[in-house]
Amino acid sequence: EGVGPQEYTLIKMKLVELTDNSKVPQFAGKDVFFVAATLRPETMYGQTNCWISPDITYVAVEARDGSIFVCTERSARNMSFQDLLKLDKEVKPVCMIPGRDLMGAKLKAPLSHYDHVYALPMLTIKEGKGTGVVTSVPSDAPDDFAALTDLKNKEPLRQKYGITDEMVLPYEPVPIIDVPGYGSLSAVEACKKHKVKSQNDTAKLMEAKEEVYLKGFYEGVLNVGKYAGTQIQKCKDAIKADMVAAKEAIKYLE
Ligand code: A2H
Repeated sequence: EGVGPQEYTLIKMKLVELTDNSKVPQFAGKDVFFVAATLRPETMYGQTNCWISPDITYVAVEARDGSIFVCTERSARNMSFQDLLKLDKEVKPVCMIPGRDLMGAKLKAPLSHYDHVYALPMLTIKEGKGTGVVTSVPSDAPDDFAALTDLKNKEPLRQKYGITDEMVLPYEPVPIIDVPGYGSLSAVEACKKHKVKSQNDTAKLMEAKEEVYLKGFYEGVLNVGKYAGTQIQKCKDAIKADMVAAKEAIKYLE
């Protein structure tokens, strides 16, 4: 990473319902968004779920338009310095919510192939990066494929966090980007090649990631949506700009 600030795109994943709406009465009657930080907005066609850490306490904060954003307190503070929230340069959370209470939330993810997706546990989310909310694109992100595969294969893991089969089993990686030599599910291919066994296989995941990210960016060609047939390098900025214009995403620096 360079010396300057990193520009992320925050994807607004709209809350349809929590598994237990009574856990957060402050959400009643509000538009609530889980805001996921990504460096790859052009992959949003392939979203299959949202990742939340069971070990992080999230905040709900008021956005400029009166809607609610769910994210880490640290990222809310940064947002308050970027004109993204109702309050400037301070954070007064509407409420605090343990990640566990967000598990299984039903969400609408912009551009996704799936009509709705669910919030699922990822154990490797870092509190100090992005918003602590991550959108999952298992076709193109080895971390996402490994974590989704863990949940599919391990019933006790689903049970521990109150995740039902319907929230996980129907969701398959979506082929959205053709990468020469890898086909259209590059992260799946790379995880196989490097024999990644779980989301905690840090070293193997690192190898898989290095390989697919470079190739995906420099040689990948999108095969869905308005920019189908275009190289990732050439359509990335346009897809991001379209999502921002549609108020489905916002730019965020840290
Ligand atoms: B990316 P960097 Cl398809 N903890 O989005 C762990 N990982 C996090 C995170 C956190 N708190 N916040 C964001 N991320 C993930 C899509 C994607 C991403 C694809 C391919 C590569 C990729 C779908 N997940 O990241 O350390 C998010 O996953 C490649 C690095 O700031 C975010 O973009 O460079 C990326 O890590 C930011 O990581």
